[in-house]
Amino acid sequence: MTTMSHRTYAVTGMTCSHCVLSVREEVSEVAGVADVVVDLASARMTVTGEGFSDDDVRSAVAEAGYEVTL
Ligand SMILES: [Cu+2]
Repeated sequence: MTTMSHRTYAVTGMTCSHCVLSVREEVSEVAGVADVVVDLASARMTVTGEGFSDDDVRSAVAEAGYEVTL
């Protein structure tokens, strides 16, 4: 049984496509994450996957140098 879920986060601090790439790279490595879509204009990130944790996503974004605010 697979239950893929989608979660949207607000990410602050991203200013260009390089930031987007860094965030996407780090969050892609989180356990359970299958896909990461980052929208720079709205500062939103949508994570798709199975059983990933908010804490891990937060840490990965922090690792890239940005912050999840929601
Ligand atoms: Cu940048």
